[in-house]
Formats: sequence, structure tokens, C-alpha cells
Amino acid sequence: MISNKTFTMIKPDAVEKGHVGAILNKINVSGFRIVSMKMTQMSQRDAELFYAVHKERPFFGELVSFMSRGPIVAAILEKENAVDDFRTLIGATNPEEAAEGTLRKQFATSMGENALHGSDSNENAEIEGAFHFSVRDMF
Ligand code: 3AN
Repeated sequence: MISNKTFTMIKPDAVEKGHVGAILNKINVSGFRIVSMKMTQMSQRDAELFYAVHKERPFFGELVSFMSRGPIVAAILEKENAVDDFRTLIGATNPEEAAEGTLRKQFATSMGENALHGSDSNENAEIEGAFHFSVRDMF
């Protein structure tokens, strides 16, 4: 099934560097509608829960401390084929492998500090959106 929603976070590195406006503009002009959005900071526990699927990975501790070190911008986005189209827009996890014109190519600095999150499936988009937003914050 093709879902029309995905979930993203502009990560602490991109917020710290002042890239929020440029990233949101690129998201808008790429045809995504903002359904929900907020600036927030995840606690260490929030980050552990959000990334629980990665808890056995060697970079888990680094990922949790990075994602909780400063504010993020969390958003639910709507577009036809949202999950796949947004993954294409952000580019590969490793910015060195990210295609020209992608957000990670432009704004990410490393595998860990890679500027944005994008859900990898319709099911995870739903779970991740619900982690940050209640139904009354979806427009
Ligand atoms: P993506 O975010 O592209 O779906 P995942 O799901 O493989 O990538 O990884 C989740 C997050 O974990 C990444 N966004 C990145 O911040 C971090 N991460 C992945 N691989 C590494 C790594 N080798 N070293 C440090 N952090 C990593």
C-alpha cells in the first residue's frame, strides 16, 4: 500500500547550524505538506525509546546522546508516496554516498550527524508520528 504520510526530524546538528529554514523550504518546494510540526528536545530516554530497534547496534550510545543533545524539529509530512519520496529527498545515510541535490548531501557531516531522519516504512511513519504528536496536533 502506498501511504501518503511520513515522519521526519531535523536533527540537533542541523538545528545548531541554523539550517531549519533552508531545510523546511526544500521540503515545501518538493511538494510535501506539513501536517504536524514542533521544535522539541528529546530526553535520553525518549531517544532510547525512539531508536529501540537499533539498541544492539554498536553506534546506539552515540546515536542516543547525539539525538538528545539539543533541540530537533519533528514533523509529519504528507505527499503521495511520502515515505519513499522523502527518503529520496534526504539521500543516503552516509552523506558521502548521498546524491547531489539531496538534503544530506547539502547539510549532513557524517553517518551519525546526518541532519535529518526520514521514516523507512509506512508502519514506522505511523509509529514515529504517534511518538511525537497526538491526533489533535495533526492538521
Ligand atoms: P537512516 O536514518 O538513513 O534510515 P538507519 O536507520 O540505518 O539510517 O540508522 C538510524 C540512524 O542511526 C541514522 N540516521 C544515523 O544517525 C545513525 N547511524 C546509522 N549508522 C551509523 C553509524 N555507522 N555510525 C553512527 N551513527 C549511525
